[in-house]
Amino acid sequence: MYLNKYLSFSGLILTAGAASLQAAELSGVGQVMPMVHISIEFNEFSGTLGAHVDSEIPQLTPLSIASPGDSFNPSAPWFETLDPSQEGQAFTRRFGFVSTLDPAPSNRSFWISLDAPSAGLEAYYYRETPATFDPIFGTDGSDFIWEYPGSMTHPVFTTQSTGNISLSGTIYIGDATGAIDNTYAAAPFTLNFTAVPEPGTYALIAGLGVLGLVALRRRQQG
Ligand SMILES: [Cu+2]
Repeated sequence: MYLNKYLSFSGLILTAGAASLQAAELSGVGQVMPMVHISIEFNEFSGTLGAHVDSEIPQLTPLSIASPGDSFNPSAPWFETLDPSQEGQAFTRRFGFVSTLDPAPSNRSFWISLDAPSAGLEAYYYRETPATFDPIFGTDGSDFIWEYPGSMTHPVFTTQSTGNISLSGTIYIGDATGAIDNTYAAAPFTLNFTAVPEPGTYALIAGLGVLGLVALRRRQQG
């Protein structure tokens, strides 16, 4: 589907100028609307914890698809992972964790347990100030548990896989070290992704060059 679209514009590649390549900040890409939320639903009165995942399935795509013509500043902390000039991985930021009912009990936090590498994924916590890009959920040897930071947060998920990806996790209430408080039952949840395009398609698009995508965006905007 993508391939046909880009091939039809391939004639523009030779005429596109390289000068229009733009640097994209991570906050500006991958946030395709609507957001897909994993709601942390803690009811203080009943002491019950639930996890609700929106039904929409996010796509992981390379930056060249998510934001054609953009590239990351080489000094950005996510450059090595996501920049298309480095054959950046497919990624999405659509999934976000958000607490929608009561806050965690005093001296307790919401913790999220995920084993991203087991599903062919890597995960990063992106923080704007200061800009950091920290591996989480088992990525690069990080902990499999991650403390919900207290406000809506959209991690970056990346993959080199294709097709359907499913990842199971749990949300639980724990102390400051992540040890579970067994007063409260943990809430399981499942995240489903699709990774596009297929490797052959991406390789061909990469072969055609980023310049064609710049031309495509120009034409769409014109
Ligand atoms: Cu959100």
